[in-house]
Amino acid sequence: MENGKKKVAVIMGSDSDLPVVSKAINRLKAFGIPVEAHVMSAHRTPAAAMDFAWNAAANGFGVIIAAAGKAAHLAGVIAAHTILPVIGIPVKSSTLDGLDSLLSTVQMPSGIPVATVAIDGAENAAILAAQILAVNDPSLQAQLKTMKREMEAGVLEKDRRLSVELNG
Ligand code: RP5
Repeated sequence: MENGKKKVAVIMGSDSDLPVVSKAINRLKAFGIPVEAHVMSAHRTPAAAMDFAWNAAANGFGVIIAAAGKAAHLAGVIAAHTILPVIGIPVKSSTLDGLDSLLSTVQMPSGIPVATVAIDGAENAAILAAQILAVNDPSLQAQLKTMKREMEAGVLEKDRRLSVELNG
């Protein structure tokens, strides 16, 4: 924990996932959330992944984001070994355009939930992690409200510009 703030763990199955996962890391850092990133694999380093998950709560983490591609069991394996909320990012890293990763991540059996975002949905994973931590963090709540207001203003501005261009 940094300054009493819970950390978010961002675990990726391979360093080849980093181009996708870095969007989550950057977004979390922009919120001022302490982040720790690791490469761990449900298949190649199963003991390390299990060990990390067992100890994550005691080590000051509040949420775990797990990104993996292909037969993407990482988020599920981590969720099996912790009661922290686990967010899965299915990575589009295969010849199947990420559908394999999506189904492997989202189709969890009852009792072991993984909150699965879209294929390569790293930004939403970070925002969801921030929303989970914000339940007990008023300053994070304020940042999330500001983000939504800015998003709304951005869309309204696009509509205004497009209307001028297309509707005269
Ligand atoms: C998964 O297999 C990883 O998460 C990655 O998306 C995919 C390919 O891994 P590499 O062969 O590039 O290491 O476990």
